Amino acid sequence: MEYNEAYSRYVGMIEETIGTLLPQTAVECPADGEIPAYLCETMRYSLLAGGKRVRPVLLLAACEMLGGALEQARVPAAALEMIHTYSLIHDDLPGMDDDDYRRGRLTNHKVYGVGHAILAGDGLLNYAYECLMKNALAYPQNLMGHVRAADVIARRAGVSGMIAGQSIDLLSEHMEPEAQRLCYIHAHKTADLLTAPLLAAGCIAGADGAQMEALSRFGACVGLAFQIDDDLLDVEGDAQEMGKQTGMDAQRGKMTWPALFGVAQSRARSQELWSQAEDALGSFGERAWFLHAFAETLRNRKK
Ligand code: GRG
Repeated sequence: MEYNEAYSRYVGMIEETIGTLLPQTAVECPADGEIPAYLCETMRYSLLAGGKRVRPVLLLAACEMLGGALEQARVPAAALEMIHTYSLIHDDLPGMDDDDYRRGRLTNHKVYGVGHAILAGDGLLNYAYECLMKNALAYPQNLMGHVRAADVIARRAGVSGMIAGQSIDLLSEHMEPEAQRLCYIHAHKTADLLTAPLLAAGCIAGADGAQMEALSRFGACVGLAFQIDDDLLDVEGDAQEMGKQTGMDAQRGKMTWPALFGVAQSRARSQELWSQAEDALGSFGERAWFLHAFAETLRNRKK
């Protein structure tokens, strides 16, 4: 199968699953177990705003590469995109980055107000775990695999993962850039949520220890390279193409790779990490063809 065809197939599965899990509801104060219409609209606004779907594609592709059941991985993939989207909504709030644009449209709080944007993020986060648990119970023959996947996602997205990275990032604004601190921020704020889908896929597909180790190395390299590229795009990228403002990191006094090492060294480090990511897939041989091609696409991304 061609790369584009495989990518479209994964994205199609993700969009369909999201649409099934979170259809627009119509009732303002619905019966128990349903989402009120306005809350649902605020959640869907950001979730369906056209993100690249990097994390759920990683989950589906890794699961398929390992011979796991794609059908079992659809909901975990959609749940990860919900967690990622919540983090973007909260990151854009006035108390954090105070951004006006995301994914090519006004940020959630610009449309619905801060209170409802907080709830949209909270809603997506909680609903993600609700969906993960329900999905685990739907596959009793692989219950342990799904519980382990949910555990990985919770830890990588949680208080020693993405939220930890975001906390240190916030504390580090206007501080003198420092390598160890910056590596911690990148590893947790960004790389953890890019490693989570790979390891979750491994859990669902019953990967062995060596495979989990390889996936973890691939995720860490992709995550760090992805964040350095993100820092570079903020310096050099095109705001129109990216669908959000650029030049904001310097304005906010953010600790970034270019701020510490300069643009040229940052580019070199990113290239080195992308090569290491490719190497990490070596033990999967031909079966990793899609992950290789996907990494190449991410390496060349302009948004
Ligand atoms: C608020 C707990 C909390 C965490 C926020 C996601 C995040 C952590 C901050 C957003 C700012 C940022 C630079 C994060 C690093 C990860 C990153 C590059 C996110 C953007 O991911 P993409 O490029 O976005 O996959 P799309 O919109 O394509 O999904």
